[in-house]
Amino acid sequence: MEVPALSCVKTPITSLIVRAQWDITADFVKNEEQHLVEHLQKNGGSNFGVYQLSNPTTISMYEVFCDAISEEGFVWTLIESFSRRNKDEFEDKAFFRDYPKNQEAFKWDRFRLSLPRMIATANRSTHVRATCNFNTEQLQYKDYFRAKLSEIDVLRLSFDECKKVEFISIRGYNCTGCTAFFFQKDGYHAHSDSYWAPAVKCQFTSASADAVKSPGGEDDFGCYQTVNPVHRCVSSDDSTTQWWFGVHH
Ligand SMILES: [Ca+2]
Repeated sequence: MEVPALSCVKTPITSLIVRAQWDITADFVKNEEQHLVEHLQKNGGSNFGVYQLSNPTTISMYEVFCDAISEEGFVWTLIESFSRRNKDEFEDKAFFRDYPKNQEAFKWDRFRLSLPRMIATANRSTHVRATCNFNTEQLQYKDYFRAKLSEIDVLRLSFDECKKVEFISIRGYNCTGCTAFFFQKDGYHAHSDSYWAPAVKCQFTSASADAVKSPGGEDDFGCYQTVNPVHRCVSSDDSTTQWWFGVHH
């Protein structure tokens, strides 16, 4: 069936909360997220915001944030966003644990899709990325990484090793097409550790120069038991971290 048109416009994100609500029909709702991604792919370049989707099982609405404009050729779905103020709540939540937050009322400072919704999103995604302060500064390539989801499969794997990334930036130190140290296991949110990267012998080691050592080596993009306020994701209590799954087309 045809997907109804969405009224999305290019405006600063601070003023943009786009809500598109569709009639509930079995066929559409069954594949609603797939339809949404296909729609955004067809109309990429003008779509960016919160979409309200219908859950036919519970007859309730839930919200996803989709971004089809920040990176050419990608449609990204936000799977998690939280502020430094709320970091303790997320520090031990590996992505393979079900920890849904505010799916019915999207909030940048505390949000996560349920595990079944993350799995559904991952199944049609090719990439994973993390960003800082997307809600206030949109996409910045300082303090950011992007990798193939097959390399950093956060839903299915514990890891404590070098992972190939397409690009990574930590506090202004950058690396393209190299390996960087990533860690996740039950009880630890996925993150990179810029302090320990040289010991693990990953290619991206330059960020270790200014990394915080104690108590457990600087945690970047999550976990945050050891933080470095120079990193944009944790420079203030209101700073935010985002994780996304994306499809490249
Ligand atoms: Ca650490």
